[in-house]
Amino acid sequence: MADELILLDVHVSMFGMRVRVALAEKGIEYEYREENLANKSPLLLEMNPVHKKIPVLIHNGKPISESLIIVQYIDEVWKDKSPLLPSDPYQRAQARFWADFVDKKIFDAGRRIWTRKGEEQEAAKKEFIDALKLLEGELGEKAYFVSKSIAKLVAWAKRCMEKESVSKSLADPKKVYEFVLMLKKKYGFE
Ligand SMILES: N[C@@H](CCC(=O)N[C@@H](CS)C(=O)NCC(=O)O)C(=O)O
Repeated sequence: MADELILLDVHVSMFGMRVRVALAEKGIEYEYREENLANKSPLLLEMNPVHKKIPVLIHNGKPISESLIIVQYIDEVWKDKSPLLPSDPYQRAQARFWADFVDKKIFDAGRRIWTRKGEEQEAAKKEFIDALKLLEGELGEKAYFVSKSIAKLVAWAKRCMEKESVSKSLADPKKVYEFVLMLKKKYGFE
């Protein structure tokens, strides 16, 4: 019997995009279900009762939550397709470290840029840029984070966008921007 895969997601979510890229890289078919976070579906609340957040991948009825855990799960279950993480344990640890860094530093500072004002906002902008610089330093002259030839962060992003698995999975930046504007209005951050 074929696997049943359902992804509960929100199109503009960077956590969701991460999972969509992983599924596309592996060439895995799945059913996409867009959630409305202002009115979460009973299925989302049932499948992720702890955090009540997207993305959730439901594999043959069993839920997996937290985007980085989902990506790892996908890599482990569909082992025969091209690997997402390096096979060397140290390299794997490094890949996970930088993914965690993106969540802890870049996402957090990015969020504070549009939810704070004045000094706090300026500090968040600085943190955001510093975090990007650190990431760029890690990328160095490599094409991707875990490989060898040349690039810098913007070139890396462009190279990623040349991959169909990425370009087709990422939300239009304008849609993300409009979504953030909507949130700013809703939560009074204007
Ligand atoms: N650490 C989680 C973060 C997921 C997350 O923050 N999801 C947001 C949308 S981008 C969400 O569902 N928020 C709903 C809420 O907080 O009620 C992951 O990596 O999957």
